[in-house]
Amino acid sequence: MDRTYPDGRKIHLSLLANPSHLECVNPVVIGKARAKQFYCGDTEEDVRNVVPILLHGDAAFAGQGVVYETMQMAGVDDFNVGGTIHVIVNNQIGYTTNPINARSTPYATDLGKAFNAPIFHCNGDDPIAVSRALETAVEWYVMSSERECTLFLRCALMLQLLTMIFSVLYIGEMSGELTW
Ligand SMILES: Cc1ncc(C[n+]2csc(CCOP(=O)(O)OP(=O)(O)O)c2C)c(N)n1
Ligand SMILES: [Mg+2]
Repeated sequence: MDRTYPDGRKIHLSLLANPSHLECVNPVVIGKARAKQFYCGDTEEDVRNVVPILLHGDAAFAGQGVVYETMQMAGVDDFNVGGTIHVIVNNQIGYTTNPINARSTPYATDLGKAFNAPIFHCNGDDPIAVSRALETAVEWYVMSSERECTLFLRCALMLQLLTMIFSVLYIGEMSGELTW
């Protein structure tokens, strides 16, 4: 999807599908982002112009090893995409499993702590809170050199899809507005 803003800025948004194996698309997204950066010229600006965004479920983010593996590679030369924005939608259920039966730590986002990623928790049913959290996350992403960051949206199942779509569009818009 391409969006052009009144001031002429253009943002291209592409979505990769995840098959039923939870989280397995993560390294594919990072690989695609890395390839785009590389073939655009691989300058600092090229790296900044491509922003990978990963959308996670609460149980999958906490439970799937590939999430850790992907984050672990984030600082390694040749795999470094200059940071990833992780959006976790927490409906407090993993299929039929309650959080207390699904993980050992209080928050689904706790893995982010291992990488010093800033973690923003907000109520996904409150659109203003979501937009503030996204704004803060994108500002962090643009300003910081260590740009791995995690957003934690707590919301009901019905709102999940809408929240995810909104998050991605908003991140695209925000990142274009800020100076790269
Ligand atoms: C790798 C893998 N392990 C287990 C499953 C089985 N499974 C399907 S949905 C699900 C729970 C997902 O919960 P969450 O990540 O919170 O997403 P939600 O369905 O709540 O949006 C599990 C374990 C799977 N699809 N893939
Ligand atoms: Mg869930």
